[in-house]
Amino acid sequence: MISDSELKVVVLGLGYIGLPTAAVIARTGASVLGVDVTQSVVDTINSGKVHIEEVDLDGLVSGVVARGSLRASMQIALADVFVIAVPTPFADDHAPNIGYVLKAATTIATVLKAGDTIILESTSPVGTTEQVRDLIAKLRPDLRVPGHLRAPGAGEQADIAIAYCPERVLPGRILVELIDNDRVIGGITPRCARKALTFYRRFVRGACVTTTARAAEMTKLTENAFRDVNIAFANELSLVADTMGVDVWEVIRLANRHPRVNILSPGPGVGGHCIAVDPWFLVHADPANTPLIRTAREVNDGKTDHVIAQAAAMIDLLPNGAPVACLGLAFKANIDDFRESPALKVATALAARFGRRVRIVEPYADTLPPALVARDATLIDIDEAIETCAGMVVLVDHDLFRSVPLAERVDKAVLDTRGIWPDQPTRSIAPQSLRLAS
Ligand code: SAJ
Repeated sequence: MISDSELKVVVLGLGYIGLPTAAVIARTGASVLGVDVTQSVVDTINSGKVHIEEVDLDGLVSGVVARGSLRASMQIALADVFVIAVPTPFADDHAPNIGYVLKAATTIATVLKAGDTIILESTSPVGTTEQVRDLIAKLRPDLRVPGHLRAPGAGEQADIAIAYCPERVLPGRILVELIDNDRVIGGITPRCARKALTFYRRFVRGACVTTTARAAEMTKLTENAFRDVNIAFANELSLVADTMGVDVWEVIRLANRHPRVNILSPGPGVGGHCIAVDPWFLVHADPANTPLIRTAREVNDGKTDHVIAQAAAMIDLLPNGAPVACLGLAFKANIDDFRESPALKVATALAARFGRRVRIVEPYADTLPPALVARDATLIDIDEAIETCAGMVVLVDHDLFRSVPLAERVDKAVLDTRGIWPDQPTRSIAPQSLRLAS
């Protein structure tokens, strides 16, 4: 086995998963090259800095870059292990787009040699790793590719190994979970899985479990669909509770005292690039058998529209021209990631309707996204919001917002979509029970 210090690793895609993964591998002493298509990302990393916000990532990257263990480039180089961590978006009809994965595989094919391992980490539809394998076989007929050998059982004599190992880390805890979480490693063949396993054992403390590539691909989609369905249940409950005039958070807190009940939290919808996206990969693959997963997606997306209507109804009741603060734009608490964010969608819809009356408080943004600027919304801090805004729409449960005491918001109309202010007298969000503080 190659020693840590001799191991050469290429990570393709230096985003929220690729960069932390590259840095963690570099910390073991391996020589890591991060490859990205964006020059500014490459330059930022090579100067020891980071282009994304993640707890402790800046210190780790500056350390491994200074030591020479991590370098970034737009050009690929020879390596022992290639890790693909590029995006897998979907099209308007929810068809997954694995174009970036296949492009990464094409790039790897230019430098691939016998003995190398390719690992796909991007969330992918079932069968993608086999497509990577087929592409490599086509581009590199000189190499014996696993699963492409004629003799029975010859898959174990392939020149290279190809495996799928999904990332499972939670933004905000990425560096901890990269090490501590269990990993599911699916090989094109059992030998491929074992080769990938030796790689992950270099830096993962959690259990590493091997399986087939297809099972590992479906496992990843299953994890995120499970969470989406459970959040949809909470969001559906929030609508029913509004109709009944009951506080949904109290009901959930009480129901969760049952030993076998564990309901998640309602919110303004589900955001991020994973849970709002991945369940569609399952629905697209088998529409006839996925009514529950599809409905959960629709319930969660529908909750965002519901919140827009509630917030608009609340603002309509405020004195004419009174400013209103949208608290948060990120897709969840304490991060700077606005991708697929329901908060951003709500704030943009409100700004489209109420224009300059809409003020945004987002401690994780220096400037507003163009869609909000174009609609005359302005970025202010929480103190100014408390001083100047008659209404507040809580869209993200950032710690900063949680810490605002009742005395500073008691006289405001509040739509609290995250349940962070249980003591707020006017936080009821049902239009029929919406009252302003007198
Ligand atoms: N949300 C709720 N209510 C909840 C929990 C979450 O409304 O009770 C919302 C959040 O506000 C956010 C969205 O759901 O908008 C997703 O947040 P999240 O914290 O549930 O998940 P992500 O997208 O940050 O990370 C998920 C994780 N998957 C699971 O927990 C099964 C993570 O482990 C994955 O690695 C990640 O997706 C991924 O990359 O796939």
